[in-house]
Amino acid sequence: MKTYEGRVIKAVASKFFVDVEDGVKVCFARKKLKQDGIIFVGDYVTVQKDRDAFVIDEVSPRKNCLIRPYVSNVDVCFIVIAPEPQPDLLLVDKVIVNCHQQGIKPVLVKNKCDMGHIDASEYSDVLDVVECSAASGEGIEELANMLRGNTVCFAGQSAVGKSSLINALLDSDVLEVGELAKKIRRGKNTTRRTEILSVGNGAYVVDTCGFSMLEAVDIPPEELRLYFDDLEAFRPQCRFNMCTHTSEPDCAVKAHVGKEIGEGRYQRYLTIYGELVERRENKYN
Ligand SMILES: Nc1nc2c(ncn2[C@@H]2O[C@H](COP(=O)(O)OP(=O)(O)O)[C@@H](O)[C@H]2O)c(=O)[nH]1
Ligand SMILES: [Mg+2]
Ligand SMILES: [Zn+2]
Repeated sequence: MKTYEGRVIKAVASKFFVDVEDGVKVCFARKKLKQDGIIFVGDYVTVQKDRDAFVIDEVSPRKNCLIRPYVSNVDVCFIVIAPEPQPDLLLVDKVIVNCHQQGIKPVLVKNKCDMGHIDASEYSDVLDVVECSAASGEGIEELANMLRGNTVCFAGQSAVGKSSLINALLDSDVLEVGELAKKIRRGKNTTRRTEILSVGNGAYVVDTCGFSMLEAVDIPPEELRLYFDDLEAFRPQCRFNMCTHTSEPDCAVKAHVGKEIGEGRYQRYLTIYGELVERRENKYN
């Protein structure tokens, strides 16, 4: 019996497409795995060839897992913004928090630079920022270099150019772009398959990042500060060691807002903090 190590790249019904050393094999899951219920796209698995059938025998422990769609072992998240539609920076900040929670490296991707420049100086101490254009090709090589050996998901509002960027990276048109495509798809009553696309150099991309990355984080409000690196840098200077930078006296973070800390970043921190407080109150009332 031959054994392979591979990665699940696509799931359709009860079939799993596993990328192994000599190509992609269509596999079924062993009964014992089916009982646990779960093999996710992105999982690293052991496959056995059993006569003519390929069977997934074991799933390696996951580094992380996104939901809706379920995709595991994501390394990097490209958070895409563009001059048009107008950036939703609250969404950006929520995704950054979710990334930190899941052990995913966030990268801010300013797409459509052919249309104009977005000021993202607030983020210079928070994460890597790349300027690019799926249309002109500018910055695509830099993105490709960041992909190397990584599994990358794309987060961002509709129409910022996520599918266009993936197509540019793949140098093809595998993904549907724009409004028309969306309408056609809606009409088809879709059975959504989940898939990660191999872009070479051991890199994979996921078209969407999943619902879990866009939703408000589920953490106690007091812990939110830990996920805002730019604020956290000043916390040792706050009077209280556990300062949440909201209403405490002698808060060094507040003293630096508008200077090293962007006014907008701080306001969005307060907004997310408020949402987390509200969520907790709803939970226990
Ligand atoms: N000018 C310009 N338009 C772009 C660029 N990238 C994408 N678009 C356009 O923006 C629209 C939405 O792109 P799409 O990839 O479908 O966005 P998604 O919803 O985030 O996947 C389409 O009309 C694209 O042609 C870019 O770099 N520059
Ligand atoms: Mg798209
Ligand atoms: Zn403080």
